[in-house]
Amino acid sequence: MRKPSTVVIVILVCLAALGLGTVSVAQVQGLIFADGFESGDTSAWFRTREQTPGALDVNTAAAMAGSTYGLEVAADGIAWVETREPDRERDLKVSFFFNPDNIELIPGARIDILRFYGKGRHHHLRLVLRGAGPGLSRLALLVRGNSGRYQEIGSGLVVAGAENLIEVDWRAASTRNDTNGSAALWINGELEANEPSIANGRLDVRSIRLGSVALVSHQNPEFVPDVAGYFDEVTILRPEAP
Ligand SMILES: [Ca+2]
Repeated sequence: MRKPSTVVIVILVCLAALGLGTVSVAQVQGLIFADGFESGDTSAWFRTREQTPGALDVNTAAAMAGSTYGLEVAADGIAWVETREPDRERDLKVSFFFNPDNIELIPGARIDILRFYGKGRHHHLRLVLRGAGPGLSRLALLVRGNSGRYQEIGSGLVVAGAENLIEVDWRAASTRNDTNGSAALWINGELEANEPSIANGRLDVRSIRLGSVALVSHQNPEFVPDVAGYFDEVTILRPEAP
């Protein structure tokens, strides 16, 4: 497994030799995790889960952003990759490319494609994919505070067959009782959800799962048969203070 820090150092040394070092330092500072799919497997991740063998596959068909390999996830069952690199993080930015391919979810069905977990395996952030008509899906950001129910704070459309850039920013409130926690979602650079006043100061992030993390089909046997979503260029950053 390649350590991002080693990669960063090599890049900086090379750029410094070319006289470009100062340009890239800001862009790589705070890198917590990178997906490692370019190695052709999921070895950069802490663990994986497949309800159906073969549901996770690192291949060239799933590659995006001009790279060589990406992750294909069959979405007719639970299938996810998990990183535990976030170490009780209180400020996180996750970005990745997502192509929902030919997923057409029936009304009422949904797939959680991203979840943040904290202490005791409780989760407190979800990105939820729902159907929105032929070739379109809707991606919604749901968060919860210290002890509350999930609250949907916004959503945007993702296009099937396209490289959709997804960015999620989550910050815990400054103290246990403050209400200045925040969460935001960008899709292809457009701000689709933004909540600047969340009482989430007792939470932190200790692991992240990506893929078909959870799904609800309402027991419909026709639920999303033979579909896949593609994920690539997953990075987790510790953002700079606002
Ligand atoms: Ca890649």
